[in-house]
Amino acid sequence: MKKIVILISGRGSNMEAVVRACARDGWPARICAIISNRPDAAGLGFAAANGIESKVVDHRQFDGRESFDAALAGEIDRFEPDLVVLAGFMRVLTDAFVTKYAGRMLNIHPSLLPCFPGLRTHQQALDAGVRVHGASVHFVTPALDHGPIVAQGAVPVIAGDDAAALAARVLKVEHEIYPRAVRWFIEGRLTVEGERVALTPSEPQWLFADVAGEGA
Ligand code: NHR
Ligand code: GAR
Repeated sequence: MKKIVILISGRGSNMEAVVRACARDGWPARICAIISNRPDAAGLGFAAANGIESKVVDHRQFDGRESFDAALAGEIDRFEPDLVVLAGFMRVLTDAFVTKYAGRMLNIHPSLLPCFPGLRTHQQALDAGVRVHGASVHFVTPALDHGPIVAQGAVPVIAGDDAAALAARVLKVEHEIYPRAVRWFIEGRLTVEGERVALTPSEPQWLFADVAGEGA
């Protein structure tokens, strides 16, 4: 049984998608804990309702990123996880923290990387005028939003979209690709070769949203 710890900051819908897929598809894995840096994260309610241990490490109680990350690592390591999953986790992590979990920490970022790293990605996409947008699952490396890409999901930008409408369309593909990518990791099927992530045996590491009927 592989052990997974999930880090959240808010709603936790990606965490929920991973938890549900793990249970539904009988992964050889267990979600050991949900850890939030925000005490008011809605996702903590889902954890409680589903009997998953949860913990808050409030970044505001620390005087710097190093001490916060050290406390966070302390809580994570109590569970000895094989994999750390960032699911809407909103704090930039120090190099030391990322290096400690190198090769066993994944993130989902709401853009088709390397486009639009950082925050407010949907507004960035609208401002840039791209007609295709999406989400990327990547290994976390010290360079923010630049780690090797495991999977991507693409959605159209539709006339009249605002950031909220686009975010909602992207979120649907996030809920498809993140559980898939986590499962591949659990099954030991991912190998990082430089910037590239190979999946063995191979299957599509991309997904195009089914938007029939959405005016696309
Ligand atoms: N840390 C490292 N070192 N590397 C990555 O690739 C990381 C990371 C930490 C988080 C998620 C990322 C995203 O998917 C992630 C990837 C937060 C910020 C940010 O600027 C940027 C990117 C991501 C997450 N956070 C502000 C900060 O000062 C706080 C913003 C807030 O609290 O709302 O840390 O987008
Ligand atoms: C998701 O869209 C995720 O990709 C994004 O925030 C949302 C979290 O939703 N992540 C980031 O922006 C990381 N900086 P969720 O809490 O419902 O999973």
